[in-house]
Amino acid sequence: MIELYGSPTPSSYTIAIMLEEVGYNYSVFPISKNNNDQLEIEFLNLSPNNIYPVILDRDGPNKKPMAVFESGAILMYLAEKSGQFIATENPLKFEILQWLLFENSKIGPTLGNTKHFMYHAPEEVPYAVKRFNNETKRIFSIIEKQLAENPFLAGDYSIADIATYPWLKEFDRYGIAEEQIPNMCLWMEKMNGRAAVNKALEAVANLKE
Ligand SMILES: N[C@@H](CCC(=O)N[C@@H](CS)C(=O)NCC(=O)O)C(=O)O
Repeated sequence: MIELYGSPTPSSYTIAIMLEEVGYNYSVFPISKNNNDQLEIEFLNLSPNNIYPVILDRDGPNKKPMAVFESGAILMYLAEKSGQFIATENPLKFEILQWLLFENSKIGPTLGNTKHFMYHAPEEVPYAVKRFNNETKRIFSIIEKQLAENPFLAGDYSIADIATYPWLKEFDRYGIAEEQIPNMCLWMEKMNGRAAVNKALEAVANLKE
């Protein structure tokens, strides 16, 4: 049994999608930022940076429980444990990992900041809005180009797509129109059609933020 601690945010969706795809039994536990749950000592023991998602695998290596934080590390852990959605051989393995790390190091942090400065910041900061919006547009154009040349981000459907989809499916929140991203829309249709994706979105959507 795997425990997933999260909230209805893109990185938590990502992990629920992977858990559904590999067919593991899992339970979802809400972490509410409004209640400062992420600062509870039990949670900090699992996630020292007090961020979610985090998983606790009750049946980890050597039959001992193992907690993993950082969505990219969690995806790699689950891919290795299940032997799915990652390649074992190079160059494909590192093609997948580079797009996964591009999501973790660039897409998530940039789009998170764009949303923050556009919708949640307590004061208007035009420079930050402009800077993060420009970077967001650039990210969308990079992914659009990759998907114009490939059906998925790297090889077949993989942890790179699973990590990236929950962020990009909110494209309209960033002022991006469908006409600007035709290939990304075809890719999203494929993702939207997967049973695991829909089940995961449902499992996480009802958690309180
Ligand atoms: N790099 C992290 C980012 C996760 C992240 O930003 N989590 C946010 C919610 S989407 C969070 O835990 N925020 C809690 C806080 O800032 O206190 C990952 O991919 O797991």
